[in-house]
Formats: sequence, structure tokens, C-alpha cells
Amino acid sequence: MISEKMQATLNRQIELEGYASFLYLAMASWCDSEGLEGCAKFMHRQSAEERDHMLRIFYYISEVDGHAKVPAIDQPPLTFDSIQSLFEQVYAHEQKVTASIHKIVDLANQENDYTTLNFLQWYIEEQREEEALMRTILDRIKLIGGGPMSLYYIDQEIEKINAIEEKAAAAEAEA
Ligand code: OFO
Repeated sequence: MISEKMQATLNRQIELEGYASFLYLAMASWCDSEGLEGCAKFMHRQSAEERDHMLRIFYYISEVDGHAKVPAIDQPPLTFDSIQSLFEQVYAHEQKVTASIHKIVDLANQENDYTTLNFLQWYIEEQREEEALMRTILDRIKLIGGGPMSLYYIDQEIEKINAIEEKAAAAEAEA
């Protein structure tokens, strides 16, 4: 059993992960409309992952005899100034999620809630990976620069990342 405060905090995290899922879905749609197929595929996968992050907390709350709440999700932006600005927003959102996870870790420590502490380890690792990935993407976008073919090259770079991620997911499914 978790405390009322922990339950409310985890329910807020459900909302944050749910918003990330919708934000990334909106980004996938914008990328599609701009002809950036690799970026669209990447954002669709990120959106599905965020839904999984949301559900993991949802099931955890139920497992520890709490009440998981389905959140209202704010309308995400539907258009973006550029692909660089889009990925900057993804990175900023991931940093926000990381800070929020760390706050829940603080609360779990204060409450000696070892079960939730253990549950949160997966999220700490996931956030480290996500932030590193977004920094890599932003670095590549900056390296490519703003030449006439830049959007094409950026989309190709994201396709390479898609191929790596798909291969890793297939290997994990086989294991
Ligand atoms: Fe679940 O916030 Fe990103 O990874």
C-alpha cells in the first residue's frame, strides 16, 4: 500500500506521461504533413512508448492497492516552427519528466517507500537514455546546418536511428 500523497504524485506522473504521448503524436502528425517520414515514424514510436510509461504507473498503482486515475490531457501544440524547434521541445519535455521522476524518488525516500523506489529505477534509466538520444539528435541537426537539402538529411539521420531502435526492439522481443 502506498501513501495518499504518493498515490496523488504518481497520478500526476500519469498525466505527464499521457501528455508526452499526445504531444509526440501531434509532432508525428506535423512531421507527416511536412513530408518528414523518418521523423514522423520516430515520433509515433516515442508516442507509443510514452503511453507505455503511463500504463506502467497505472498498473503499479492498482497493484499496490491504490486508485489509478485517467487524466484529462491538455491540447498539445499542433504546429512547430521547425524540426530543430520540435526536437528542442522534446528535449525540454524529457528534462521536465526527469525532474518529476526525481521528485517522486525524493518522496519515496522520505516515506521509506522501498517498493516505489524500486519501481522508479526503470524510469531513471529510461530518462537517462531518452535525454541522451535527444541530445544526439539535436547535435546532428546542428551539424547538418541549414543548407537547401538539410531537411532531407535530417530525416535520413532519424531513419538511421529508427533502424537501430527497431533492431533493438526485435532483439528484445526474441530474448
Ligand atoms: Fe516517459 O517520458 Fe519520456 O521517456
